[in-house]
Amino acid sequence: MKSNFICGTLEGFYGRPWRLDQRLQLFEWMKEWDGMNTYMYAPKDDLYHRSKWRELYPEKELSVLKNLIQSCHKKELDFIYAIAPGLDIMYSDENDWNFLVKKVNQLREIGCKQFAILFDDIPSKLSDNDQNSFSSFARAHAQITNRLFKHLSGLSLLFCPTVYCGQMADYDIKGNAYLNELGELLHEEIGIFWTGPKVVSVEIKVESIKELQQVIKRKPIIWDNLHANDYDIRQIFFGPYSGRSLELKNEVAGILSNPNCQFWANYNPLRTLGMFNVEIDSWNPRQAFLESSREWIRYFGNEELTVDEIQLLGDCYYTQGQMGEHGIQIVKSIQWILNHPTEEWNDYLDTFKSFEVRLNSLCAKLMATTNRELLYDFYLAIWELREETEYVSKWVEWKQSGKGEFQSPEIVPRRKGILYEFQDIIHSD
Ligand code: GDL
Repeated sequence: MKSNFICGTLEGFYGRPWRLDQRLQLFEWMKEWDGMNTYMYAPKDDLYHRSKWRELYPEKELSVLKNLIQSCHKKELDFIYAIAPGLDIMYSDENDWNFLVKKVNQLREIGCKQFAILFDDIPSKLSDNDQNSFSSFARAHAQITNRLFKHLSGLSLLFCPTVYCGQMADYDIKGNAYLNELGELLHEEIGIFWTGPKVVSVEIKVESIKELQQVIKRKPIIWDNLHANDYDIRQIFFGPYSGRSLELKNEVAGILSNPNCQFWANYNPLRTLGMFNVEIDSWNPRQAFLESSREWIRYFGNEELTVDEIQLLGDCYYTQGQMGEHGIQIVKSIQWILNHPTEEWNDYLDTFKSFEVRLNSLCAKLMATTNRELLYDFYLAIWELREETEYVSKWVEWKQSGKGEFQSPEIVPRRKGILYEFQDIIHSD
């Protein structure tokens, strides 16, 4: 029996969309794992999803989408196509309504049975024309969404509001006029997305969701940005699904994870979401991470890699603002070394040295992996980590030698340019 609880992957980030072969790999995984049942197609930079939402897919792109939908269904997963017309739609314009209908019909013709309409990250003011037709932004959203729901006659529709987290409601959900109106006006069967207290929510508390339910008059669907990294190219997240209790599942209608742009980084984040969904008794993210990492190693394309090395990698890039056990130890040891005389380094030096050895071994093995796509996905992260580690290592050597002035290795002088200038100015105080 298929569960009603929506759980799966949402390709909803900014940047290069995944390729067909990557999405097919994702479907393989999701079919194999417990707890995952849905894929939502919403890549911000698919032209026809957002910027050119009015245009129909050209033949070539359409046949790729058709293949995608069929492959998804073959794995018994639900496929949701999302359209994001909010950048420039005129809500009161019949022509725009007709464009929307034609686009949705095109997707129906290639087998899509579930839809979403997204109004995130758009100008939150109605045009002059629309202001004559609608007394509020919420009314415009509710009207067009309800109309689309009716047009879809029986197919499911999800909706992403413009205010989609606590922060955007100034942490006053009850007092937010837009959300209250939507709760009243939006057809009760239309699901509403919510990202938690923030756009990227490290924690989502059950109480905050209960409060939201009162306002939107239904259980929200979590659009989960915990492992999203499109807002900072130096970040990548290999850590487990965390910061949410099992009780949360009773209060939401589903959870869709919008993860790293780098496809191959998403094994642990998605695998552990599936584990979270099927877990009944107690949720231990660390345990899930260790278990998932043991499976992940299969995809690295180098048999010499060890589970320890993979877990070390994961620990360095865990989740937003958090490191795993090893990452925490290493940062602590570097902090100690930099702030204490050499005689007091003791175990901290050993921790650092052993990290350096393991990191170098990990990097060498990754460079030799046959899964080149995985390597390229991780390149920036491992390269920078290795460079910074080398920098500390040179400093340690210099300090221990007790000689003259520190000659910094090349890496730091090389990092120049407009962003570094900006950062210097902005963060100088
Ligand atoms: C967002 C965007 C999402 C993006 C994420 C992380 C939603 C509803 N929209 O605000 O496309 O990937 O932040 O940067 O989350």
